[in-house]
Amino acid sequence: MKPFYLTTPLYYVNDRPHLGTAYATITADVLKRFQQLFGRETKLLTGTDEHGQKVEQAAKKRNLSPQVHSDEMAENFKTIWKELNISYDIFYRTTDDFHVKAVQKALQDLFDKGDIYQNSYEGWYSVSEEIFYTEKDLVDGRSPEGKEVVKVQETNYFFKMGSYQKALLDHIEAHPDFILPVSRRNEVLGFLRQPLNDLCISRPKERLAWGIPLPFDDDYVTYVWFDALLNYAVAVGFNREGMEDDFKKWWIEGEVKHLIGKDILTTHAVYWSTMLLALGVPLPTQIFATGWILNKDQGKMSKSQGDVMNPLDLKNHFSLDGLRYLMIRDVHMGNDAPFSLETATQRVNADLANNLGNLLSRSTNLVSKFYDGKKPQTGDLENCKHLIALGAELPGKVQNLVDGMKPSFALEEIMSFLSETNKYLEDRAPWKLVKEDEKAAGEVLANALESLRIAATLLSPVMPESMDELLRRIGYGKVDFENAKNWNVIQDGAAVEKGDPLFPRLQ
Ligand code: ME8
Repeated sequence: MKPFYLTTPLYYVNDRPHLGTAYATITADVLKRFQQLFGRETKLLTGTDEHGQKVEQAAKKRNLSPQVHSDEMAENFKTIWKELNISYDIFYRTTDDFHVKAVQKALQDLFDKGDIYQNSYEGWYSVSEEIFYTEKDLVDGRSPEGKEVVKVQETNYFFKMGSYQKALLDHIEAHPDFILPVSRRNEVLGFLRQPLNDLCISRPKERLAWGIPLPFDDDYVTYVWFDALLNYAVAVGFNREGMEDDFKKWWIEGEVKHLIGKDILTTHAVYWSTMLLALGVPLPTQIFATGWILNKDQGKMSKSQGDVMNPLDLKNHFSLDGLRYLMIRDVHMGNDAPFSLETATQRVNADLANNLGNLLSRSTNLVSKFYDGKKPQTGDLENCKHLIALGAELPGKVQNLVDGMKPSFALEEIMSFLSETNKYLEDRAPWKLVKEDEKAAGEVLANALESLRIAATLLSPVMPESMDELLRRIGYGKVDFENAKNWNVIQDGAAVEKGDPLFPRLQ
């Protein structure tokens, strides 16, 4: 199995993380943990994008230098990711020394190769998106996304992006999974069927001081996207001495996936891809564009709109794992998703407090009460053949759905397996049966515990802490994907423990 390298966008440090950024990061963490569960070597990168005009302005507002401001903000991100149990391997900051050096080397190489040239630039710039627009891109005097633009007229450096248009089109056509979902792929193909302009990649220092100096002209700094996008490759060794083996392992031979928001599709699918083509570096395996978490007016929840929800408040309300579950279960990757407290509360109650929680508490309570807290003996499996069959299929189904970037559907499968188990328990009613036939009732409970083990194993990437606790309470105590395909794995007599509800019902 190839090593799996997954990246989130690097977030601008113009403000603290909010539910939208938390969504992207939790999703990435869950995907990474799933691949780890499936037995792969994994690496997850997240971090902060610290240069450019937007950050410079945010620092100025706070009367801080951009570096001091960025240092504080980067810490905020780290703290929140820790609170959300994000298992990143790399926290990347674009102001780190090695990044600056690697970017400058890339720029110098492209300049020497003739892929960067100087010209005068006249056009428009959206500071909030950090994007250059031409006159004909504008809609009613604003960016196509409706953002404010300012006129820019200055001599600048350009990257010959247009020269790589054909090569990029060929690559997208030959690799149907390179850009997903398909609707986004089509969007990029549409964009690339128009002539592709060269990309302005500098800003004069007198206009913007906060950036990486161009190595071949000291009067300029690098355009923030041209700097930030390189992070993904530099993080695993591109343009870094002594990291050649890492780069080969993770980038050249590994599976490389970029998880991004649909708002930054062009910068990734077109700018980044052509940069890599020019640098002679293989393209990532996949760029997957997620949708937006919507605010109550059905608009994108965003820092600049100021209508954001704080993920830590939501964690307090739903519990950490409740929140993580919600982010995966109720957002089909690639689609927009509204977030409301009412629907989210209903979801946590139905899936976690009732379906999963009731099964756990009924099984463990009965084992405690009638079997001295020891897992009863399994015996005749005839009466639960259908559950065993469902359980045996489930890990494969979940793996396929996750590999296909459909984790919400994987959770749906797991929940329906748990519902079937609850039905089985209702049918066999071990709480009554135990009075007539203790052995038979014990067998039913043993089967319920096996179902719980399989489901909890498969849910552990989403809810690592509570599933660890669940697996401990049912007398198993580990997360083992290989065994999730098998029945009768928990040892007879293993210590089963009842406890407080893992997911108390929410009001
Ligand atoms: O664009 N719903 O940074 P950024 C879902 N620095 N996802 C959301 C969201 C929402 N309401 N709001 C934000 C940048 N996101 C650049 C990226 S990469 C080298 C540079 C997520 O702080 C979404 O993934 O504006 C979006 O693409 C990302 O945050 C951008 O965050």
